[in-house]
Amino acid sequence: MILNTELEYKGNLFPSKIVSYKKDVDSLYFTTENNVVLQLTIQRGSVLRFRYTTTGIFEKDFSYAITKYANRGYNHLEITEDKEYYSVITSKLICKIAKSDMRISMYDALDKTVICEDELGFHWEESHEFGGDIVKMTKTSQDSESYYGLGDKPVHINLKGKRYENWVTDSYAYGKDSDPIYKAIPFYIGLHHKKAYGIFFDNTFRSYFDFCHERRNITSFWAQGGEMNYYFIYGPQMSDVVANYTDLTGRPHELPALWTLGYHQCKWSYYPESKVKEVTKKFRELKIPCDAIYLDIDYMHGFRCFTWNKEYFPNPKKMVKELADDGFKTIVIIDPGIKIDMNYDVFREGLEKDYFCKRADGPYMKGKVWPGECYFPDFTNPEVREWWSGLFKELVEDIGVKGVWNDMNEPAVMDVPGKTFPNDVRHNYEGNYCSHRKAHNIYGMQMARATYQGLKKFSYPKRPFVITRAAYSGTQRYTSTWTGDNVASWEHLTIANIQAQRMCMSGFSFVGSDIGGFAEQPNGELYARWIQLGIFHPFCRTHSSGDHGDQEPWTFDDNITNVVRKFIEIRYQLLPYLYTAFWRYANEGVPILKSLVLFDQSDTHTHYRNDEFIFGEKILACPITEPNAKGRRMFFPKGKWFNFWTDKTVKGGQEAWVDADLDSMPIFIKEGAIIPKYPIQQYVGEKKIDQVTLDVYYKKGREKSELYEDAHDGYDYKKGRFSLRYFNLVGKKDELIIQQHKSGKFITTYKTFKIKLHGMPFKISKIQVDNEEIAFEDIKVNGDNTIIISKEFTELHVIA
Ligand code: MIG
Repeated sequence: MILNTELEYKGNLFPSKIVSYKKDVDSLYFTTENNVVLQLTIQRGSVLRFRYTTTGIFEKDFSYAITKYANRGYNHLEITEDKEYYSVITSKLICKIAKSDMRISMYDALDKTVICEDELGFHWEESHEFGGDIVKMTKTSQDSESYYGLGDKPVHINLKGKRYENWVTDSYAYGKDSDPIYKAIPFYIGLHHKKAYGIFFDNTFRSYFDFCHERRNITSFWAQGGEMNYYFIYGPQMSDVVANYTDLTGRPHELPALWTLGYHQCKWSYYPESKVKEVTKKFRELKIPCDAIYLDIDYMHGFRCFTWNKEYFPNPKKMVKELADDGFKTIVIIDPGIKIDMNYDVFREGLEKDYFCKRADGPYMKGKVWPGECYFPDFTNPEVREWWSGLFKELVEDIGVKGVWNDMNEPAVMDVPGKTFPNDVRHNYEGNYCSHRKAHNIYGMQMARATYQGLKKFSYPKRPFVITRAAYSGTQRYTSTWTGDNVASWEHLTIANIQAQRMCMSGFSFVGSDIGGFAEQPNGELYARWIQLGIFHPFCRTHSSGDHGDQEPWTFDDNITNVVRKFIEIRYQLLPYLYTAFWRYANEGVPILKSLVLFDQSDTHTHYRNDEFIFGEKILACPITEPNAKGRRMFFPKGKWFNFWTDKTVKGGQEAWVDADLDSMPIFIKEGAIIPKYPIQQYVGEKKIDQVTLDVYYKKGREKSELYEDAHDGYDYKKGRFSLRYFNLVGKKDELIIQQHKSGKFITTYKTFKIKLHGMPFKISKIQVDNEEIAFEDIKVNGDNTIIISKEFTELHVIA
């Protein structure tokens, strides 16, 4: 054994003292004696970017995560200097940079309290094997600090006390605490002293986060290559941190078509055509609403992407059309692996055009997936993405497929260590040529992006729909996602709940789990409980591996079928409410699901709550995650909550028992809320909406609600053809006032609202609409506090 490798091991290296400082527009550059440069960019008053080089020279600045639409600009910037520190002051933050060692500390600009401080701060180790550095950061954890975020980690909502890894990984039947799994979202939120901030470490190499695991009061993050490059995002409201992170990494480029928020049915696999039809027919027969049906890998010819198995599906166009006539949108799976087969045109073309990934020394990256040995397009090359997007022409334009499901894009490779490409595979990376070490975490994202571009092009003038399994920060701009291969177990129901909440607070709201579990088979009770949770997830799809039996709403017994129908019907009634929440997410980055800590960070009781969450702005839901339950205890955040089923109210700030037999689930409505509902439809667009119900929950005091609508597909809404209604509720002892303010040019089909008043503390004796007293018979007060009035009202007074 050769002990002396003549390799100089330098261990951890640190910036030395700062010797110069310069300002260039909105960036400041601090240089140390040992050639470390910190580039500090003021992105916004509450968002600062920290970027370090150890060589005095920065690499070309490029990120797949940051959107070009990110907001920039600030109204106040002051830079001061004393003996020990430079201070950078914005309207929100004070950032101190120590002259002696470049350590950073951040303070709230208003009350000057510490938000986040470097411990060792930035340091690095030189990487002998790959060149460059292993970049590291350590920060002091503040008193009672909690941590949240990091995408799809199937762990307790509060990340404190553990170490996590970001390396996108195919994780069949992962479990609680499995790490890493399918997504890499290197963004976390710290919360202490009622103030929240976020850190987005925009580095695509394999990275790690340690929240007080290695050392009790230290939080650190590091990556195996690339730059120390992170954004510091200040709240102090956690919801603002998430909104700002989502502003940086982007929001969905367009609203989803409303049907994509309906119920989806999937299985590996529905084939042949007769089986597909049998399933869709059964939905209509049993009157269980459903909008989408999926074709998994068996629809293809030998698993070749963009082909059909003509034995199972002799006439796909005809089938897709017939399904569409019955309200079903057909969605097909597309994987990245392209079968090595000279008689297969996609393969030949990819080869001729040199679009497949190659190993360091030149051979193609060959890997086994479903079709057998495959090559893989380099989706990090813009020309390859353009080609790939073009391949969807026939599927979408000609055959009529409405959505594409990208799977195995971690990328997953069978029968090899690591289950993915080896490190030496080369990538284009938008002209910043690199190895798989750097491109791995964004490979799936770029595949989904290319797929999205294809769907967008060929679905036009309708909106595109894509689902992806792998993701990096920013993937939410292009696609929806699901949580991968979970298991039909009660524990996984809890995991699905946490993962969906965590994804939402990580900027990616269009998320759902395989309802019922992918591996193994649920019993009826578990399936029903999972549907109950699933109807509150932005993406709502049953999926299963199929080899353990059926998993359709009618697979179990009639009782279960009825429960499932009842809850899917609630989903369809709530579509305008969910669509409004989606609009807020797409416009302002407000997560569609809010963990209780995100809803009320000032109450420390919320800091460790996993189960309860807010759906949209006003609905509190809490799944039953145990068998044989007749109800459960749950925590109510501050405020007053109406039981959705009984209208009984509960005072928040405490735990309470809630009855919820199998046909029920704990659902509560915030007092003062106005919840819009559509009639039950078997699929979106089945009926012309001729009236919208507004469920109004009395509150003594004020509350605001919104209703956003548009054509539910297409792009006219971007030109102002939307209908946005703001409702202002004011409740007094003897009067309830609802004011309506409308904007947008879209004219909804319905003419009237059916207003249902809940929890009225007085008997109604008089009603005024826009200052005119209305006789009861004119507006139909139906004895049950239901009023039908014109949708154009501006002020409604309900008087005792
Ligand atoms: O190796 O396409 O997560 O949803 O049904 C399995 C077959 C490949 C994994 C996906 C799953 C899908 C399955 N796929």
